[in-house]
Amino acid sequence: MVVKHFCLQMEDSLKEITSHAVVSSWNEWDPLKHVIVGRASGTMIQASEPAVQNDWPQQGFPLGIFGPMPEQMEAKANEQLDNFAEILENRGIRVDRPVPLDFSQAIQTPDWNQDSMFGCMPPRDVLLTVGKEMLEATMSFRSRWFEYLCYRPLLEQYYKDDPNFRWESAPKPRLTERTYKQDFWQEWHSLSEEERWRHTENSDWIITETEPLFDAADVARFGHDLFVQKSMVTNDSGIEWLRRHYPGHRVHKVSYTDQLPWHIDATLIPLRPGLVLVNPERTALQKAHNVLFEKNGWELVEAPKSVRTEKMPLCTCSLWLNMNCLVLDPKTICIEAAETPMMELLDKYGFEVIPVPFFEVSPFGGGLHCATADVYREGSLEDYFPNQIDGV
Ligand code: DAV
Repeated sequence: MVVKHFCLQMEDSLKEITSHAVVSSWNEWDPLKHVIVGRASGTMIQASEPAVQNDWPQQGFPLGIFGPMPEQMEAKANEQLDNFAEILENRGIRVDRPVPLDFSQAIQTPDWNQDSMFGCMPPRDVLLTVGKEMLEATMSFRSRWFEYLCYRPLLEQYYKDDPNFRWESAPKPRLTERTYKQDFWQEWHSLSEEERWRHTENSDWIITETEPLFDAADVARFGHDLFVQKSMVTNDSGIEWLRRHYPGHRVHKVSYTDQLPWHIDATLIPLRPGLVLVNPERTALQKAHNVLFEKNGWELVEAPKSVRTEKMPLCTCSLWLNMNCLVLDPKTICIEAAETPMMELLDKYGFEVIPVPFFEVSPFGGGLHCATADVYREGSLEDYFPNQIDGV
């Protein structure tokens, strides 16, 4: 009896030694040890759908035409992604890669058909890591409905290897006609600048409040505090869903004043405790948010403009991707290799800056932050905003 008890105890401690935590990450800056880096392979200019109307006649993709991204562009993007993965590995960070699907295939649910999918370059859009949990976001484009499948081989493995990994998936949305405002694009194109800004001030974009919707890239993680942006792909209902899903966290809603906003990670970027990079052209933070940051000793530093004046062809992101950086630890940060003003700014703040060529990746869905999803960062859940204020 005593021997049996002893053996069981031994087994338990052995389990603890051999099964280490694979998944854990509470913020955007703690030392990164394990990360997913996306792939450009197979990415499509997706077929039109209620939320997406690609129209690039000059590049051979006028409205209604869809198809694979040009081969040359895909090869260059993959080269930069592989190089980025290598840079991370050389720093001792474990890198996993997704398994692309055949994104050119048509898909359907009982509610709709969609003639193509999109790709799997930006894992940040799909996967939200908070502590020991990875959450698959709802997404809000039909073309991205099945994108989570690219990450399933990885998540299945983490689930086997880490007994404390919490694998979650947000409710899959229906994405019926009711999810989208009818005739949104037609109306948008007919609006004056002034009217567009009015829509923007009211956060009046394409998705309705029929069901909770969010992309993971609309969330910025600051330990106990999560800042979530209402956008073209994230609605109030989605923000409310996140609030109920993380009862131990404080979820702050922000909305930036840009015409068709899309993800928070070129707008509000936490760099380390007490320092956050903000976009000077997008006032995501309302007065009350500013007070919250100030009262808790945070410095808001404005990002310089990109050195680029023109985006890559077929790129849906803005030039503010120069802000879309990956923090490796509170002293080390990856920045797009051409973005000298940004590098100089961070150098002034005492960071070691790692230049990473990444511009060719931008048409595939973003920059260095978009192209990654945290699996493991050292550190624990901390409160960086102990002085809360009302109204945010
Ligand atoms: O400014 O276009 C792009 C971020 C994509 N995750 C922007 C935001």
